[in-house]
Amino acid sequence: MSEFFPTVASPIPYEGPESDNPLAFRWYDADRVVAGKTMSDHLRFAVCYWHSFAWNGFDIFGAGTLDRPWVGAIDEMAAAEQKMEVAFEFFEKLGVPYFCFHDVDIAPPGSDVGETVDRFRHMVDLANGHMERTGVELLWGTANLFSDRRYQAGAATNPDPEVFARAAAQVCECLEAVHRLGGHNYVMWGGREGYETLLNTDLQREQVQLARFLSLVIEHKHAIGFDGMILVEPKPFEPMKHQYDRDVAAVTAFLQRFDLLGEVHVNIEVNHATLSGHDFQHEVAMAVEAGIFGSVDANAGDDRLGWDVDRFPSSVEQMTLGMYEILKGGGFTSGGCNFDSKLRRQSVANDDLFHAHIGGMDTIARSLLAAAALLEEGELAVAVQHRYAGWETEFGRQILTGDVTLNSLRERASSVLDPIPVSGRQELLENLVNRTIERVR
Ligand code: XUL
Ligand code: CO
Repeated sequence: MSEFFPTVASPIPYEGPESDNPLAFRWYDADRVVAGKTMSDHLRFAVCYWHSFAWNGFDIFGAGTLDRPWVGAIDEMAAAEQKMEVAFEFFEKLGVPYFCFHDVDIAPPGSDVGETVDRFRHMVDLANGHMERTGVELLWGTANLFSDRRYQAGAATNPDPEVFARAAAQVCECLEAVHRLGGHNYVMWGGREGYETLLNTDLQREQVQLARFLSLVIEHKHAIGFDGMILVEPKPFEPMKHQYDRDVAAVTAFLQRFDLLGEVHVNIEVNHATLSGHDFQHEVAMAVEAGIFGSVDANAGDDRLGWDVDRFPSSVEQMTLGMYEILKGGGFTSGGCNFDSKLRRQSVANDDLFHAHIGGMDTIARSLLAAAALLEEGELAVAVQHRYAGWETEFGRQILTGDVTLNSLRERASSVLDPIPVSGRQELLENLVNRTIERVR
């Protein structure tokens, strides 16, 4: 097949911060060692199939704008094969080590379960060939349990157990495919696992169903010997009004309640974090603290738009703060940074997909440098340590080890001087972060 991106040389080179070549990396230098690992090993970048290749720019107001000739083509399987060739041409030219897909992104569903499975297995075979040829690996795969109308009321949380079984069949097939392709993780985004109104919903029953579904997936993962992580992706709403996995704290409580901690981790998406009213940094820190951090869907919201716009990340400050928590927690293991990000509808030029990913990768690579410097220089850690120094004294320890009563604390409080308020130093620390971002090279 002729090239789909003929104007882009392969692969995108690293030229450094002084370069003004728009088709070069200024910060992402794959083999550069930072804090003991190459940038490529730290960041584990992945391109997502759905926004980049399965979406042609359609929105609820109008039809597609992007040149994706395989979308809506009559010969669906020929179109799927062409789409896959183009996708791998893109991965190779960008020089990205991983990709991610939903089952339906790579293979169009057939007219019954049997045909759907045949189509999917055929496309998985082709993906396997492309992966061997190019060396591009699968960061994670997932089954789409939200687009088909049968999932209108959820998959695992559906009021009809036959729908639960259809979803189970889909995940079973997809998990095995991910395993066969050497995928590093398996993601479960609970798109429609929530509810619109309590007038027709038994939320206790739905949560039990969701936990049961997760347990079945974990059982199957062990049965087939898949050693990647099972990842849940929190999101507060959209498509549902209330989602059971609204944020990392809700997922932690859910996993604890159903005894699934240790088996399930989270895939944190930046735009989902901000939609839930949190910072990306907060969601990462909460996950690290709970021991459930897994992977990141890198993107960004838009301050003026309150929905999941999935912009490519461009804020070095936002990503530095998140990377700082990731590094502090020991970095990615099987996870990575997947660009669950999409072009603007007007970005119709053939090379726009490159500019979008180059910008995202540079933003995160620069953030990695700043986060690594903050960690290595340790000023933030020292500031936090000083702030809690009182808790390291004998008296502080005594409180926590239970050697006190409310009454003994009252006695102490009335016998010692009033504690003097101490500055939280927030502006000073924010300036430190900004200076570090400006300084790193
Ligand atoms: C939807 C979303 C999904 C998941 C995978 O908001 O983020 O694309 O990442 O199903
Ligand atoms: Co996502």
